[in-house]
Amino acid sequence: MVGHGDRQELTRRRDVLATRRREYDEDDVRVRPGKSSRPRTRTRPRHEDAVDGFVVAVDRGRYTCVLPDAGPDAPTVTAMRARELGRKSVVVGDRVGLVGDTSGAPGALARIVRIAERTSVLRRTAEDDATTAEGRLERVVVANADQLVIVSALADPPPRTGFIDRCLVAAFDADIEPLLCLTKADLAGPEAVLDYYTELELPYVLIRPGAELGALRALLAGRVSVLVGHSGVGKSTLVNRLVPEADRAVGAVSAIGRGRHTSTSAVALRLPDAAGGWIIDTPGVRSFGLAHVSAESLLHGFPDLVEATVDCPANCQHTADEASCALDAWVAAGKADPRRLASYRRLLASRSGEGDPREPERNPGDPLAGS
Ligand SMILES: Nc1nc2c(ncn2[C@@H]2O[C@H](COP(=O)(O)OP(=O)(O)OP(=O)(O)O)[C@@H](O)[C@H]2O)c(=O)[nH]1
Ligand SMILES: [Mg+2]
Repeated sequence: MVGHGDRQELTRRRDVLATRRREYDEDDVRVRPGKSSRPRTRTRPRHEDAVDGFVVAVDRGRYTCVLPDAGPDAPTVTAMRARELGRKSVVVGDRVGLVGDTSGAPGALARIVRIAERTSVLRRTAEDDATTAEGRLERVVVANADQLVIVSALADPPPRTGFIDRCLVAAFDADIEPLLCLTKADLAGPEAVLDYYTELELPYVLIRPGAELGALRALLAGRVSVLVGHSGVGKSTLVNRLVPEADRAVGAVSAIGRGRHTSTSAVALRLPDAAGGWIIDTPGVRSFGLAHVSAESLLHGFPDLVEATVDCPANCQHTADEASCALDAWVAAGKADPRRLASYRRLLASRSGEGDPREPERNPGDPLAGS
């Protein structure tokens, strides 16, 4: 016979098991609401001694963490994931709980036992079309970034506003503030790019070799910022200027105007600013797939167009063949740039498997458009 106390114990264990199963099933960030309303903390009396860590690099199952409470000069801690994390991925920018040897001594290995709830998650997919395997392949670029620094060279390689538009969609979708960072201003002027974004209140900075970085430093101070951009646009060059001891490898741009993918993984570096803050260098990407963004959220990357859609008929898809889509009249009235509408519609088409997958980020009006 099962006594009252035993039954309580059985019920408790069942709850624990059910909760664990849910944790294993979970996607690493999209938390499905659990069936039970019991607070999950019940299952976490262990690892109360865990110390806080911030993940600055990930390399083949080894995570480099800094201990925010230990001060900027403390050694970094190498950690592996504890099995109890299940399938949850750990990415640069994650705030984690660490147990084990957190001394940072050579050969010491700690374990990551917890991942703190993320304030933001920047994702991209390999392709736009969610019906393909590639489109479903979703990558978390970084966690907990406050600011997305979209790095575009003004020449060599030439700017691609379609790519910038995609990054803007990703930023708005992830609730991360965008900042446009135009590099190689010594090689070409920013007028064409800035003209394209006139309607948006998009903050931007211009970068040229040797010139001061004061404006950029002020915008980065005290925040976690992640740099994204094509290979060869100068992300690592910029990081080396901002954080002199960073020593990030820098590669030449090859003759056809493409970078060489010099950086191969994301790394967070502490800014030497008194206000603190982190800058995350990432490897160059060819494109920024948006299969994970709903058609509706896609529009939020185009704040210059959103207002017009209140006049659209119900269920308007905003595509070019929607006869009564209000966006055409909006652009015809001069309220937004027709190139922005074309870019939005290209993204819509690309998500449904149409469009040119080879150069999805090239817009007419870009320096190399049509070539
Ligand atoms: N003229 C000029 N060249 C620059 C500037 N910034 C970077 N470069 C050059 O551009 C090339 C590529 O720079 P990287 O910093 O490696 O570019 P990246 O964006 O980190 O490239 P990946 O790591 O491949 O994604 C190097 O030869 C840099 O010297 C700039 O402001 N002006
Ligand atoms: Mg680089």
